[in-house]
Amino acid sequence: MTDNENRGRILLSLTGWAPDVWLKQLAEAAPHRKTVVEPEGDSDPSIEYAVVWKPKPKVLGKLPRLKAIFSVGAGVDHVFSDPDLPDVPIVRVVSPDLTARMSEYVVWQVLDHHRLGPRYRQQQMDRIWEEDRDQPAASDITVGIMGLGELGTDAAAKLRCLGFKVSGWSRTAKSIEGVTCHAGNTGLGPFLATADIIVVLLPLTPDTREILNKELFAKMTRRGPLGAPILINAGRGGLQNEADILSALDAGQLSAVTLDVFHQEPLPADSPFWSHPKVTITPHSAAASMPASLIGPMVAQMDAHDRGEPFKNLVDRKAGY
Ligand code: NDP
Ligand code: OXD
Repeated sequence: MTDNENRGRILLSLTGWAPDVWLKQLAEAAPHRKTVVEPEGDSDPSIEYAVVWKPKPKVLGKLPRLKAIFSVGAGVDHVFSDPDLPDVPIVRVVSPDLTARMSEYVVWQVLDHHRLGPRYRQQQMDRIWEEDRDQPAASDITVGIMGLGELGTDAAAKLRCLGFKVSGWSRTAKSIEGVTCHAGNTGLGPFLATADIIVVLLPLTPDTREILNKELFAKMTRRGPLGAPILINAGRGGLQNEADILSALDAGQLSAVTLDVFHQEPLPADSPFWSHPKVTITPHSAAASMPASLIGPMVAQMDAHDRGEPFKNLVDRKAGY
């Protein structure tokens, strides 16, 4: 028996993502472990770790020696949707690479709206030369971030460097230098009353499902320098009520939206979002999980756990993220 066969195996279970590059990285980072894409038989005792994105339902529950599930995404709603999820630790991605990518996306989209990107692209298509002389300064704009976790906190810092006023909303109270922090149900109203651009970096949990709905839009300010606020959702599609977003755009409660995530992905060809003039769409690509930066730390955690060390970046099952 080789050393590979002596160590607990890894199950790689990905839906919608090609496994090859992940398998290559796993082979390089974990030459002492074998990685398989399917368990053997109905109950496979050789698998000790699972690396997953939208794992096939009911598979993880049939691994009697599973020690932990590693999500290759920062969000773990895709893991919790398994009806037979075994009661083992779930480790999520916290990575400087992923965080930097998300902050790039947030800064890009905030600046694009702030500097009238959608309008100028339309003007170019229509061959119209029309300057905007009322461009507000970044310091006139409050960017409100829903979700002040790993991603929201970094995005807040980068937006502050550009001169924006930044506020944030989280489940538990926070204190972040230069950021006006609000928390919980009581903090939501004051947060919404002052944010001109709202960036959503929340996890999808039972508490946040469809939180972006008409009641929330009604509480947003419409008196800021941009008029009605702009919404940027890079969290999860399940956070938004899509019919309410369309109604709010048409009623002028929202002036524009950028959506990276949708209830149904890929977004169906007949979705009204595709052709709506106030909607910018990106295909769930705000911050891609890159195997080259994620697999090494995952395998290091597996080895550390086998030496008796605790996991880092554990998901709180009760909170759902
Ligand atoms: P974290 O767990 O680090 O942060 C989550 C934040 O949301 C925390 O501040 C948390 O509050 C807050 N939160 C959770 N529940 C509530 C609630 N009910 N009310 C108010 N605030 C709440 O997650 P990350 O920052 O790492 O990631 C955030 C999400 O971004 C992921 O869950 C994923 O869905 C999404 N994502 C999307 C990507 C894309 O490409 N589109 C890529 C990567 C991530 P508290 O601080 O009090 O715990
Ligand atoms: C993530 C994602 O959660 O890619 O990391 O959506």
